[in-house]
Amino acid sequence: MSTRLLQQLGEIVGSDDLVVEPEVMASYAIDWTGRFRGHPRAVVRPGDGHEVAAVVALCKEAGVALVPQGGNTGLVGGGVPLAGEVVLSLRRLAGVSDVDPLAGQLSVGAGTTVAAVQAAAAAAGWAYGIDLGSRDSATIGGTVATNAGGLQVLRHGPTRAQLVGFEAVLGTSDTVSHMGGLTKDNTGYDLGGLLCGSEGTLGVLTAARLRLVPASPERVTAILAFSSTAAAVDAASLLRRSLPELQSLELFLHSGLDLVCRVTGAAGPFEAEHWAYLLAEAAAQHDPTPAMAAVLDSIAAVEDVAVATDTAQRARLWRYREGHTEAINTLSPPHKLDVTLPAPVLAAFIDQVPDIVRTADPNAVTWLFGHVGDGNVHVNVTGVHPDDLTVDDRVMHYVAELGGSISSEHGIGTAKRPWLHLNRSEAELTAFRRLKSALDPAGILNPNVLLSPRPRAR
Ligand code: 2HG
Ligand code: ZN
Repeated sequence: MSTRLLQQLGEIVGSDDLVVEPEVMASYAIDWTGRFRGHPRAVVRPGDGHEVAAVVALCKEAGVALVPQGGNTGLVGGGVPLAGEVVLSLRRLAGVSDVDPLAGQLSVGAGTTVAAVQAAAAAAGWAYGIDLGSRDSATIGGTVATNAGGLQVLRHGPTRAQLVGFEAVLGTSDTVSHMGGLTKDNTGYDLGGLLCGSEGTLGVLTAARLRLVPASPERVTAILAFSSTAAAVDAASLLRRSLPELQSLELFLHSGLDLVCRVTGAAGPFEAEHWAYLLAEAAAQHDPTPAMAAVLDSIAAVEDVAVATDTAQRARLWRYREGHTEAINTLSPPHKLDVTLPAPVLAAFIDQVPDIVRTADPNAVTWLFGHVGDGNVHVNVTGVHPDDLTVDDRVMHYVAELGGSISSEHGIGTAKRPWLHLNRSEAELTAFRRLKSALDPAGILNPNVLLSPRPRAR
């Protein structure tokens, strides 16, 4: 990149927010798992939407590729500069404004964390419908770009369902703003809905208007133990249809629980060992414990139960589930295969995928957990070289053969690019490419993500 271009970027964002020193750029260059490592030419940190537009315009003229980045909590290599791109960090665009307690809405800058949105929503007497383990670091820009899901999708839907307005700089460098927040607004294409999940390939989100949901302060959390995956999956279905207060429904297996306990030093929830566990949380404005207890009584297959209603005990139960990601990362940079299966084949998939993985690579170890209420399984594989795609290829084909999605809530990023065609027809991919060239004609926005020309794995 020319010195002149660097100088111009510095003039736009201020010299303090143009970073070129390798040691300062390091945290922007590697993903959280340590699997994806890049070498950015520079990191630019604009302070508002005008600066974002000026950076995009300059890079478009110069043909310099940009990787938009929020909290850098992505798990598919979609937010790190793997091909020497310039990182466009949106973290300075943080802040909540225009809180409307009447409508139950607020506006946020793209760099605002999910936790900050949750706190602002609570202060207004509402709640934000998205919650995820990375809440303290993940930003709204990143969660919109990936249409992030998380722990409450079965109740409130994914991020796209929360988005009632947006502001973005397209790859053309035009700013589009539609922040009115009207719930009913059928005035043409849903550009916000399109940008949501586009992984920074069509535009850079600078702000969002979010709908809020009613607060449900009364909560009960339970971990249920089962002797088989099928029994846990059946119970999950019963909980979904019998307990309208259900807010989260998570699954993990004994191997994962054991790892979390070993890494954190915590004792497990039960004395005996079981095969599979469900974490179910009900939340309402009135105590949901009696309703939860009635449903649990009707599930004959439950072998053991731990129930918590106070905040500290509930947090203790959640740590068994939320601790999986960090515990697995202590082993080796994992391959993260975030997939959704149709309900009828979900249990069989969970039981069979470790054998599929082992057949592909005898050294690979499989860890399984996820949002069973949405059919979403996080297949984590350790003991495999970051660049060896043999296991990924087998699992992706297996998922597609079963009619599943190769990416549920983490996105395609760079990690899943070789298999996008398994889920999307040639006609859909052609439409995707046309949208890309219309909104990002110079191809500078995250060019190595989602729709890359990279050859297929097989
Ligand atoms: C979760 O559900 C996140 O905890 C991370 O989506 C999943 O670590 C993972 O694979
Ligand atoms: Zn998840």
